[in-house]
Amino acid sequence: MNAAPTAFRAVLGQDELSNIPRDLSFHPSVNEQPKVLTPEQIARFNRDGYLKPFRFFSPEEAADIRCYFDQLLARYAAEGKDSYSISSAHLRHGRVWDILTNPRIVAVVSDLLGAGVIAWGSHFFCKMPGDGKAVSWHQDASYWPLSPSKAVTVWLAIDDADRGNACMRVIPGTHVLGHLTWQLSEQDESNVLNLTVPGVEKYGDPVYVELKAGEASLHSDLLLHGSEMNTSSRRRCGLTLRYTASDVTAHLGWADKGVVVAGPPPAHWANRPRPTEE
Ligand SMILES: O=C(O)CCC(=O)C(=O)O
Repeated sequence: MNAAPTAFRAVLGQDELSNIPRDLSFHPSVNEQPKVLTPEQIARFNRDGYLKPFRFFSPEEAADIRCYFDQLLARYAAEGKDSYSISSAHLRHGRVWDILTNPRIVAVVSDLLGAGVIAWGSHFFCKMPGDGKAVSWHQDASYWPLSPSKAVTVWLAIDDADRGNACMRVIPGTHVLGHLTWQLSEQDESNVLNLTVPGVEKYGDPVYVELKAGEASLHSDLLLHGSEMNTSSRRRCGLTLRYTASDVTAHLGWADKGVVVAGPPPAHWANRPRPTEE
């Protein structure tokens, strides 16, 4: 496979991130005339920090996407890469670019983020049966050189995801608490990422985001979320699709990943074409 032409690094050090002036406060969605969401859904997103479920792909389309992913994963595995390594996939794989720019998804995201939207991230979180990996409690914004904090993730279920195979879990309402104190993960956490927000029990009970393949949830970049280890015999793969309002500034070269999916192209962001490789 060809390497995608990029000028950014996917995983940044926290020292670098802490040197960037970032506004990491929640910016509620204000939309008097949503096109596809109801005003109640927008109010719920502002209150809870997430929405679910959205059926973006029919069961037949979802089966086709799963078949594509099976083959993609086999190609990466043949290169010695693991099931979490397929990141910024829209820069390399046309099929992923198609999902990221899907008009049904973009319409929902645009109702929340506004008329100008940049799609910039696509990362498969594929928990193989019994792989011993968890995603510790975190806020996405901790990892990203973006300001202000106006980003949403669409978590698209490639496989059915439920509590049994370690679906994502969230703590509703935590997106309004600002940037929470984190610590670097301990080795024994087996964290797919590298930060942990400790002591989250005080923020409330987790909600398990169960989804069928082809359905998606959507969460704010400030919402506390994570997932447990997959101790089942079933794979649990989700494709995270990341979007930000086009008035957001990206530092450290991350604007290079952008695809303009709604509104006029802002000067600051790239507008990456569909890759030819599937
Ligand atoms: O798929 C998971 O378990 C976690 C995904 C996640 O952390 C994210 O969407 O940022």
